[in-house]
Amino acid sequence: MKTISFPRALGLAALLAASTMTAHAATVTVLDSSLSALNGAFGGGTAATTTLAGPVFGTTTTVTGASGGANRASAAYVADQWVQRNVGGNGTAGVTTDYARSGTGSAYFSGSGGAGAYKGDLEILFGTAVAASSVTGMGFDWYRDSSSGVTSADLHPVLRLMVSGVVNNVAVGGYLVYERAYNGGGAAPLDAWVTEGWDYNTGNLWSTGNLPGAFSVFNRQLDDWDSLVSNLSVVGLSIGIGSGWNGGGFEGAVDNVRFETSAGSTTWNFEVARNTVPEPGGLALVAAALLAAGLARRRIG
Ligand SMILES: [Ca+2]
Repeated sequence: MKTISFPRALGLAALLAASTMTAHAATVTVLDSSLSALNGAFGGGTAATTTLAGPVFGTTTTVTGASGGANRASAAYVADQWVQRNVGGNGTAGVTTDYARSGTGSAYFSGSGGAGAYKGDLEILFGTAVAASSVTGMGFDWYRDSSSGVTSADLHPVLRLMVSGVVNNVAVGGYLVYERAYNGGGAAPLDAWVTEGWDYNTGNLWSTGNLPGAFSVFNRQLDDWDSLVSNLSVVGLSIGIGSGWNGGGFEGAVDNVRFETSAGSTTWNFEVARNTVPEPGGLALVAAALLAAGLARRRIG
């Protein structure tokens, strides 16, 4: 498998030119069984990846122990696959049937602990980076469970664009983050799925890393970032919770991550490979049906 790292993707500027591509709309099912097995020590944190056997099905990775950046567990990026990243401080990330959406599953996130402690993300690094100027839309569905104790009413799982480019001949990169709080939203609805969507010149995105105005400017849309950063490329997508949050715990989910370019759109639907337990009664019925089919065939023969 081709493994690449986010920093190495800096400078990748393979452009998807609209004139040479046929527009398409694809829905990609992301199964829990495709997540990485993330186990063992990461700094002072210990990761455990578990496949759930019911009544909730799915695969989750939880990190216990010390919190903070150096203690977070990340799987290696695999091009064009969602993997667990930055899980730490009693944070959990995975794909489960806790919150059914577009099927029986969704990406699951939870955390507990004090301010700045827990975190958990799922990320996809594109095999081919996309010119920011070709992006025509993006969005996701998210869910905040009312059991979440996090003290800010506006917090919810976020969608981030992983980007790279050049400013004053220096390579820059980081995340462009969509949060309802900076887009006219008030308190996050509870126990309900919320669908968010924006495009190239709508939707305020704040930034991390060494992008201009990182962590301090909250009113720039993607077109503004594109004019500030040369060769701005989207190298991947990230969804998750925590980090700068103010503690108090969170539980919720994400599904239907959508990314559109002038060449077409992709929607990632998170689902669970195994989501039912075969019942003995059901097995007996299947056996009876097979037996009947066998008898029928014998009569015909
Ligand atoms: Ca789903």
